[in-house]
Amino acid sequence: MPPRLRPEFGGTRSVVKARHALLTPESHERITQPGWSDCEFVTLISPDLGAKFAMSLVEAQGSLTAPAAMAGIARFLFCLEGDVALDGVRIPAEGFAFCPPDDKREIALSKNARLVLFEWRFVAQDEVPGPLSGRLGDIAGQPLRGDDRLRVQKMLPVDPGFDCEFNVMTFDPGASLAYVEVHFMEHGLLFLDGGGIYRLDEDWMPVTEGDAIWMGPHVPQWFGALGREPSRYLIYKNYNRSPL
Ligand code: UGY
Ligand code: MN
Repeated sequence: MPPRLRPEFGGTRSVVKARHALLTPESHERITQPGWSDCEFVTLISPDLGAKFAMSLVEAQGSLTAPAAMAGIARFLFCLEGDVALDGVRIPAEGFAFCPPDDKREIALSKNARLVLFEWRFVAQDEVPGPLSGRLGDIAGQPLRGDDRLRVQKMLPVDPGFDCEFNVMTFDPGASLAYVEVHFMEHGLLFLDGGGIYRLDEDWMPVTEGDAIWMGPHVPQWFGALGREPSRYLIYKNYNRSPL
C-alpha cells in the first residue's frame, strides 16, 4: 500500500467533498443510538453532508427490538447477515423491507444481524404506499438500456407513490455505465461485491466491497467494473419527485 494510504501514516481512501463522498471501512466510526440497545451504528451518509437520506450500517451485538422511526420518516432496510423479523416475518440475508412513515410493525434484530438502514422524510404524492418486504433473489435483473452485462434489480415496485428507488446493480467484469450520468437526483450506495473505478465529478476512484458513496445532485457519475467476478452495489435515489 502506498504510504499515503497507510492508516499508520494518517492515510485513508475516504474522501469527503462538498458534493460527493467515498467512505471506506478503515475510517468507520462506530456509535450507539438512543433506543437501539446492544447495537452499533456506522452512519455513512446523513443530511449533514447535504444528503436527504441517512444511510447506516447497523450491527446487533445481542438480539433487540428497534425503536419506531420518527414521525414522517420512512425506512428501507437490507439485511447483510443474520436475520431481521418484521412482526415475525423473517428477513434473511439479502432480504429487504420498506417501512412507510408510521409503520407500526415491530423490527426485531437477531444477535449478530448486520443490516444497512436507510431513513428519509417521505415525500407523499397521493396515497403513501403500504409496507412491503421481499428477497433480492426473487427479483429478476433487467438489462440496463439493453446491455445484459449490466443488470438492475428494483426492490420497490415501479409505482409513482414511491418517492425513491432502491436497486441492486450488477456489472459483469468489464461492463460500465454507458455514459457519464448527470441528474438532479442524489444517490447513496454500498458496494456488495467486486469493484472497479467510480468516477465522481473530477475524481476517478478505485472502489470495492464494503465501500460506500454519496453523490449529491448533478454530480457527474460513472462506474466501470474490473476483476473476474461480477460487481454489485445497492443504490438509492430520490425518484418520482418534482425538481422544484
Ligand atoms: O439509477 C441510476 O441513476 C444509476 N444508473 N446511477 C448510478 O449507478 N450511478
Ligand atoms: Mn445515477
